[in-house]
Amino acid sequence: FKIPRNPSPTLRNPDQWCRSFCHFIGQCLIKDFEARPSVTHLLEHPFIKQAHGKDVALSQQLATLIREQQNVGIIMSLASYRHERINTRKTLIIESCPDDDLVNLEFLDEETIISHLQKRYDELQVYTYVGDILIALNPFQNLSIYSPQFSKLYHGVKRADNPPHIFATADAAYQGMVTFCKDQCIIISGESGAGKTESAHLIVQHLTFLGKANNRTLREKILQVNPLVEAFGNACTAINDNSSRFGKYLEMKFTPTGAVMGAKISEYLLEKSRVIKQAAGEKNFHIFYYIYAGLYHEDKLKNYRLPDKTPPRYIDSQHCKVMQDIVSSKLYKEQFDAIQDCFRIIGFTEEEVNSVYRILSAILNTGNIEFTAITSQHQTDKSEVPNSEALENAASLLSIGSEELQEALTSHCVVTRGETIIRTNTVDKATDVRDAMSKALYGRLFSWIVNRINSLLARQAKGEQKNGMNVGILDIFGFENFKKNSFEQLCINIANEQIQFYFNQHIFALEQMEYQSEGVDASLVEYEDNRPILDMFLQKPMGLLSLLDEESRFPQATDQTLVDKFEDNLRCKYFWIPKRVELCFGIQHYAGKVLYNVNGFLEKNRDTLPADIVVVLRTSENKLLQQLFSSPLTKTVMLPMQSVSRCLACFCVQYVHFVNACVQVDTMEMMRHPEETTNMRRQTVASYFRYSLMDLLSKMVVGQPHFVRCIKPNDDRQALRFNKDRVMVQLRYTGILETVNIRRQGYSHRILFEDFVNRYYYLAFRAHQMPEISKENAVAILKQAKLEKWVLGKTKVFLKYYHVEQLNLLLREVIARVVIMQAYTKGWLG
Ligand code: AD9
Ligand code: MG
Repeated sequence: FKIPRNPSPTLRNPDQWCRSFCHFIGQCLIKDFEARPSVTHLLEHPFIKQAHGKDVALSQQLATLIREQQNVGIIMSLASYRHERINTRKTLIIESCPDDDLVNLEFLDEETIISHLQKRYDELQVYTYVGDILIALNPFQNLSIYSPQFSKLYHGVKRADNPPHIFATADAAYQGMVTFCKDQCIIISGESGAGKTESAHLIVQHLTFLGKANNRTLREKILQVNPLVEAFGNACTAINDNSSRFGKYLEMKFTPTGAVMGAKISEYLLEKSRVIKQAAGEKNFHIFYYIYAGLYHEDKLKNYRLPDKTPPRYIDSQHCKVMQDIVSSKLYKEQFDAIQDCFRIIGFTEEEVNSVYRILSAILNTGNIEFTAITSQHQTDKSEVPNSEALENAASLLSIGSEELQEALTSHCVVTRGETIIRTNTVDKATDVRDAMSKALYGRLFSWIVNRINSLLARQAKGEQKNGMNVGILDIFGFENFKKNSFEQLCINIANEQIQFYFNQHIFALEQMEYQSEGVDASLVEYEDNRPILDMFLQKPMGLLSLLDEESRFPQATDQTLVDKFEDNLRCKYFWIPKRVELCFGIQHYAGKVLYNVNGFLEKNRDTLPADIVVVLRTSENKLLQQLFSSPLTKTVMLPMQSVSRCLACFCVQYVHFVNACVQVDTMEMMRHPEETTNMRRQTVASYFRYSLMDLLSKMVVGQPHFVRCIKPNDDRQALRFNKDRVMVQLRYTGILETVNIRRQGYSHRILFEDFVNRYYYLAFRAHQMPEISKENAVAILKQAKLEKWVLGKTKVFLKYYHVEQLNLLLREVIARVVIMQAYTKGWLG
């Protein structure tokens, strides 16, 4: 190989150089090690013990070896980290086999696939590939396959070298980012309890391992992000003890050389209603129980004015001796300690943490405020607080006046014709205002914590390159179908519907459209398109969410008028009104039929927080509280719509149309929290939700997607129990069978000739001679790389999912060789 006269910036970068070099060395080491066991004695050589890298003495020794052409020596010396890897591999004795990928199965019917997955599950092989997609069956038990040894094992190797693993998916995303300097996005889907959140943790764990930050504290901080936000955003439901009640998109930021430099998290649609009420058998957000147990053990319940005999109403859903369960729970206490550590490691000040606890305790006290009616001659709709203890506790914890708080709860101002009139609240109204305040406090506190984490983790990036890249990890609340489903389930299921649509677009629609436009002969695969269902929800002005918004604007609207409106306007086979069940409607989702009870839909959608409450909370002396209510919280930075459309345009025109249809919303309006009520045009949860979905989509489409499909093998959360029917249903609705088909027959990577030649010309041409961009040169590269089964379209090379990995490995080896020579001639090594 000739050395380029003008090395590319990445090759001039010593860090990148070192990385590529080591990678190359690692590759060679494996080959040599297997071929010539005698080289093991080289591992004993003193300089091998030194770290790979920029050590001067080491470099000089290397230089000598290069001059003497002792290639194995060079390789070994720089591969001490690989040495470890090989030992790990030996002791673990895991072998991959063709069974690892459903695409390799001879027969492709449902029965074969399911038996195959079952056989693997019985052997605790919970991961299986479908081409480049990972299927993850929930093991419901701790497996010993996530240690740092495993992270090493899956680092930068060919996928087929090891059994399928969530680390391999994380690794593919990381390698994709480093190799192509392109953002990546890992989309984890599956129903509630299928294992999305656990998978997301494991991905973050592996990515922090790969992006070895020089700064150890940064790594530790990033690892604390998930546990912290999940303490506030997860809760025990009927399906999952640690169910995510919000959507989370975590972006890990890396320098161009692949070192982790920060993280940013976006949260979507927290289920705030859980703060005030939980369904039977369910619980409030974890954090309430953690602080109760923690403060009890530290004997600080009094400091936070929390009762120690009977638990506050908001966390006493069972109405039994829960208090003892809570305070004596070892688990809650340990979690409290862990959360304290998270706050400290991420960098929250003691004052901030104290304010957070005060607000949480205030919420619990607020829930205990009760109202009774005052009936006098003149007024019948007045309420008062008979026992002021809870009220005073709440006011004191919020650092506001208790009288002002009582007034804001039991009355409200109305402005008519320039005159302000004070009206009293009935008991029911006062109770609603109280609960609205609790929800607003919690929702804003949650957003504040997320924003604070973002600013603490962003600070790490100072001094580093600004133009980094990122890997995003999407973990949303999974599809839910309870005995009773409400507005929250509707939002959750629409979000899942959207993710399924994105998956379909990527895996089927775009791929097939491209075959046709490029004149490539590939058989078309039929799949279940859920677009009509999404349209039914999101279309304007006649979609379900728009109708809900319209009805929410009428003060006289009732649950019945809402159902009537749906019935009159939604003409779609996916929607029906069941007979003999009142105030219900049914939806045929991609993942199954769900009956929704509209009780409370309008109120939940309006999510109003009276201005009187905002005014009184703004008078607080607590700095954090002032911040929460001083201005509308900006949740996520708006992406200019143009740029969304632009990145979508790369996808397909059809997609853009769809997205635009969803986003005919006033984007500025969307910046505001739904409950902000100062404006005439109030924003509803539904419209905010629509915007959130759009925002999420806009983040996802800019990255190269990687899919993880989590599957729940049984509903009893039992290890080693494989319920064939349950798995079959999930495989069907996620379109796994079709995915296997399209991955087997199709070409999942389609690269323009120009991009292909630019990216891979090293494989067939000399490094310094940039060949002409042409179909012929693309073919020359493909032939040189000895790939098979590719085809050519009019403007693109069509590759099988495994080709790209093969090309990248070849490319990395070649670049590393060029780099070594470059380094040598430039005297960097001696
Ligand atoms: V929900 O939509 O947020 O309600 P998830 O996120 O899909 O749901 P989660 O990751 O919370 O499910 O997994 C549910 C439970 O399954 C966990 O609490 C673990 O007990 C169990 N689980 C999931 N994945 C693994 C795993 N890889 N190893 C061990 C696992 N246990
Ligand atoms: Mg989850």
